[in-house]
Amino acid sequence: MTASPPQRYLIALGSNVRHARHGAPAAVLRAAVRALAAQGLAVEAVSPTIASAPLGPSRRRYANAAAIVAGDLMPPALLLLLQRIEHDFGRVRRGQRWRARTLDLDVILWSGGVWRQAPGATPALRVPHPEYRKRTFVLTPAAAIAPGWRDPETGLRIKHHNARLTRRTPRPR
Ligand code: A4P
Ligand code: MG
Repeated sequence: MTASPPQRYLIALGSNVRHARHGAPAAVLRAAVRALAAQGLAVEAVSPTIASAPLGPSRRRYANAAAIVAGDLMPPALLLLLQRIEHDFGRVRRGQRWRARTLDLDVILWSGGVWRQAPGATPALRVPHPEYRKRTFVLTPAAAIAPGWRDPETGLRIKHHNARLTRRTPRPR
């Protein structure tokens, strides 16, 4: 009998810059999913890709998606692996926050619940991701693949956070 990998993660993927080889942002996300698998993670689900208006100073629209991955890595090791993949996709980590990027990979939820790094430890990491509950570009794809995943800090499931946020969004006139 094979034991299933002990750690499962909900990952958010974002891109708003073309990649020289992979092409447009949606194709960058598909390539990123292949890179996750090539790094030994079991990719259990991938959401449809959505196009979203940028939050923050960048003017380019984003492609966003979510994936569920599983493996043996604990959260800090997983984040280092995600950052290595971001780097391989040409992301340069300097200067202004929220600048346009080829690839952004965030850890949203972890099967083990809450992760808080000791102050000053690197990489800085907080799970659940502190901002995800306010972001339709995270919750819409996440709700497509993990509607029942419960947030350990709020006790609400992804589908509930998604419904709350969508309800609050004013209708365009
Ligand atoms: N960090 C702490 N917790 C986490 C976590 N759970 N997952 C630390 C990932 N990283 C985490 O991230 C900054 C630091 O957060 C890292 O050093 C890591 O140790 P970063 O990716 O280097 O910088 P960033 O992405 O520029 O900043 P930040 O705050 O992570 O931005 P976000 O939250 O990733 O937002 N608009 C649309 N439509 N779609 C998007 O995908 N993305 C962003 C970036 C802005 N606007 C967007 C989108
Ligand atoms: Mg990020």
